[in-house]
Amino acid sequence: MKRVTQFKSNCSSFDRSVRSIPSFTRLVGMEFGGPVWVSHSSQGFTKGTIDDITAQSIVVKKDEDGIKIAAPYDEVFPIDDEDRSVEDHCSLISLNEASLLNNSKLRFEEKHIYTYVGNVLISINPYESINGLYSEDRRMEYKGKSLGKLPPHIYAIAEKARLELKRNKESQSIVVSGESGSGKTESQKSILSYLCTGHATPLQQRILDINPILEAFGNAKTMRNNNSSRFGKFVEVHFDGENVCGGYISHYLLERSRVTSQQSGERNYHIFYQLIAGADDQTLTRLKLDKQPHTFHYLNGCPQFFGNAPSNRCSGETLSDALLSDAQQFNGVVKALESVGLKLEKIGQVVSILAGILHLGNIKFIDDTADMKGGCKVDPSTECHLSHASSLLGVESNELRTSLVCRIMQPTKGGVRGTLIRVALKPGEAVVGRDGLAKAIYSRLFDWIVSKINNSIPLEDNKETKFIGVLDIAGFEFFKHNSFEQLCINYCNEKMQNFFAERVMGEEQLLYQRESIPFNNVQYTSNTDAMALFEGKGTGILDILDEEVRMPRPSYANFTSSLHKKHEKSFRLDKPRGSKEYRHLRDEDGFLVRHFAGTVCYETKEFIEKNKDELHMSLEAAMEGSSVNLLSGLFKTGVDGRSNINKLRASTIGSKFKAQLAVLLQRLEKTGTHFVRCIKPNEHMESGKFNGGLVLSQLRCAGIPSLLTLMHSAYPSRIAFNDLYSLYAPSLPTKLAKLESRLFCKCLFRALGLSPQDYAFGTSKVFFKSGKFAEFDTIVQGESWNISFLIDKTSRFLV
Ligand code: AOV
Ligand code: MG
Repeated sequence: MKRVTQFKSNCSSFDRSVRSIPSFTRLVGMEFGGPVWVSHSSQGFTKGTIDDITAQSIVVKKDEDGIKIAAPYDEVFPIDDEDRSVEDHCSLISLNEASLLNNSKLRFEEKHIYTYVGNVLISINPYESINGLYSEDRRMEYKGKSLGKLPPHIYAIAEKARLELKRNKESQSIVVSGESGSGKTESQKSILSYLCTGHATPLQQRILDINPILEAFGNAKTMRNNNSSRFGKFVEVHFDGENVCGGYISHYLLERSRVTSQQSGERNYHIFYQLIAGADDQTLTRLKLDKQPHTFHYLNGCPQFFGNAPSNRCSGETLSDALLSDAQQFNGVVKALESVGLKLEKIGQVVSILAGILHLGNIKFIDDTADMKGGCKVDPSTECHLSHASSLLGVESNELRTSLVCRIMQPTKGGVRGTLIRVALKPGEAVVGRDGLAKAIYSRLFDWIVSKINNSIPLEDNKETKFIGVLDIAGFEFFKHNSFEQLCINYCNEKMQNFFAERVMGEEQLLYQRESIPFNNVQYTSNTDAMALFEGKGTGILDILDEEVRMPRPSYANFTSSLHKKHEKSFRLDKPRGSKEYRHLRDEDGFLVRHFAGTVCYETKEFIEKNKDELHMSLEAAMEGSSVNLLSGLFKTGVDGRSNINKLRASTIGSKFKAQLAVLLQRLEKTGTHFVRCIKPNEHMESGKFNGGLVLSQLRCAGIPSLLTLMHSAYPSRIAFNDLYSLYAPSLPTKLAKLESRLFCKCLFRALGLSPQDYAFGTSKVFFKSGKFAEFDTIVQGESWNISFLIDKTSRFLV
């Protein structure tokens, strides 16, 4: 048969391709008529046979329909051992996207949701509970075992962190990432429960108790996940030796827009529905709530609420969810709040504020015909809501009214502040102010709750104590329309990707050191230029945006134009027309960013307002004067111990987020890091469904193929001497099989005359250069008839 070796030289052209796994050798072994994987739009890859090979492409006849397609070289891969799954993708015979995907699928079908790529754990959401997977017995099994001894598991990663904390006396972190609904939060919960159960002390129990609170206030039902976290968190468990002695939660960027509006089919934060479904009648009467969430504008998802009859989608059908028992959960949340030390009276204030927000949202504004300046007034039909909101928020109803319908301004002339003037607002402007107030109250309440949780856990953060921190951030996202929220999320992901690449390489090189393998430093694709695009001093997106916000009359178009000007020749940033889909946008309406995980077009229309985080002065003052002391506290400035928060608050959302991330990264850099990459098997939250195309695109976004590319220049395939022995000894002459496993391997390699550049012997494993394990395997399998002869010839090695 004609082998494909002569095409080796054509392959160098796709070495530059980011996602391909450049390897001359991977084509070796593919034969005309031989089975291959070829790229497929919905399945990721499908099986076929090689029909022809041209200088540009490989013609493959697909098994599924017999149709022949010409595929580029980097989209065709040899099939080896397609029915045998492996626990570590690195031990696949051929390392490429197709075998990676096939192995993921096999594992998923066997209900093995966890697989490694080296030390990185990949977890595929099963959308069903798997018998015994998180049982107490299972937990015990992993105690004290180093990674790789037992089947891949989230517990193995948690245990690895624990063992390394103990061994290296160094704090550890576990970074969990993945798309919305891929299982990050569940992974975080499993890790925390692994670290905190057993002979759980009251403190450990308290750490576990905080999750229901965070989920009630920070999670919501979205189209992608019924329990989607709308904020990022880094949860630290502090250890004094082996014992848990404290903890700390840092949180990032709660999605504020959800408080006042949601997309069709989505909900506001769980806590609102839990309150309405679960509070007793007496409380509901006090809060002026009835059991009908759809009567509240902020809960029914109607885009506008100016007295129009509610449309169908406002009928409340998405408001309760069969999977979520709001009523039951409310009691759990109240108990958890008590357990973090909130007195019933404070909890009463929390629910007053929540109900106040709901009534606030129902206040409508109409034109005030008596006002010559085109101002507005509260619609008389919603006076009751103004009055309920005022009393629940502890503000005089007339004060709330005036601060909603007009704005106090202090004009400056020539640097001198003038007298305060009152500017009447149009109905639409009053709605913006009202929603701004609701968002400000809710997000500050959330901050306060997290700070109360933190106060309830001792913070033993000194030199002696070490921690294991688990990071659960929102995954890379892009929609048809992307705004400031996506920019922040994707910036954060870009930063974590940067950290991931540096760290994983570092870890890899450490392993070679441990195994005493000589190894030259490896080059790998870096996204440092993307970091500069976001964070560059004066030139980065965030700074340019802040600069515009500080202008007397900021405009999004100005911002976008100066961004384009500053980055005219950048590879990372482009005008919207750089992408076919966004040709309709003008240059000043948006920009494209070429992220590591794909190109996203950001529309900048609302960037200025979203970055500003500003309330009308009068609303701010009204809240500061609230008789509900919890609420006034949220708006007071200069109170002891809060100065830091206030300093951050004074800045923009973007710069605050950047500062928070810098602190987080500093913290992560000082730790030993472990990575969990979560994958979502399908878009419908269904168990047992594996959508190959979707999984492949996530594996790519998670940088897994580039991790394999990275591994390519290293020794990505590795196999323990014992495993190699049991794989091949049975088919080899007994003379060889008698040997101890390390010697067996050495002799076999010498006998086969393998080039020493292609492999390295460590202390427990043999390491192969990319593709070399596959070659080795082919030779052993294909030429075993010859091996006896070779062994005889080289029998002096056997002595
Ligand atoms: P996410 O945290 O990654 O999304 P979750 O951890 O909330 O995703 O997982 C979504 C849902 O998938 C959960 O509510 C479970 O029903 C199911 N699930 C996840 N992991 C497992 C598992 N190991 N076993 C069984 N079911 C699981 V987001 O927060 O939306 O980005 O913002
Ligand atoms: Mg989550």
